[in-house]
Amino acid sequence: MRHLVPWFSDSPATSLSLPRDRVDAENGKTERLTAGLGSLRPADARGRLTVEAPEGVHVRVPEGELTVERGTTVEVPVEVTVERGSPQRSYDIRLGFAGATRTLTVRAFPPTGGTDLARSGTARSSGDETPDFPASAANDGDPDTRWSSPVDDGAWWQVELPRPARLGQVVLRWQDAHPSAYRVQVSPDGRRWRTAASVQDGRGGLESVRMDERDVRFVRVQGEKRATRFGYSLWAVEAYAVTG
Ligand SMILES: [Ca+2]
Repeated sequence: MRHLVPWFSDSPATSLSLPRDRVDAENGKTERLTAGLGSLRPADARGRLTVEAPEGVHVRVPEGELTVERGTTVEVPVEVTVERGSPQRSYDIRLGFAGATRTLTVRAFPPTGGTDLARSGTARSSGDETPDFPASAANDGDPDTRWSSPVDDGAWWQVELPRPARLGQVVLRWQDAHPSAYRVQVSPDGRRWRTAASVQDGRGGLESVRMDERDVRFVRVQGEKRATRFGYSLWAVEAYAVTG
């Protein structure tokens, strides 16, 4: 007779979930996430939320033993800070709870600030849906005006900055019509483009895209895939320089 094992022995006893596997963090600033701890077996799960973080990265989680009642999920805060002065690269953080593990990748970027550079730039687009929604409506400082593209996955919006900048952050305020995938591209001259950031899980609304790109005169939001049956529409695009 073969050795019998309980039915649950090959399934995990606990679950550990994160809202996303990657997070962008400005050096010195704390990013806050919520982790979900679950008990998958007909018993309470108990344990500490453990953290393995590389040098230069601080992670704060609740201390002490946590109890998750059977069949339930408990949400706990996770605070991640990449120290000022730590190299700007990706860091893997390993979280564990009672046998379940997850890896959170944190990408560190330099601090940004100052005035919105796009505001004083000149906007263009691959095309406007109608003259009522011109490219300039996305950098006019008016929250009630917007640029809107024709129905085209590859539509783009761009701004020529008044002078070259070391670009650290682009903030996008999407109307309902937004992409699920897009790239932020930069160029010193409007001809030679490079991809500064690629977003493959665009959710619309307010999106902040981090980068560290030198000698940027042109910034382009290049659509790849529409999330709706409409084109793309932006209330505002803001661009901020690296400050530290
Ligand atoms: Ca506007």
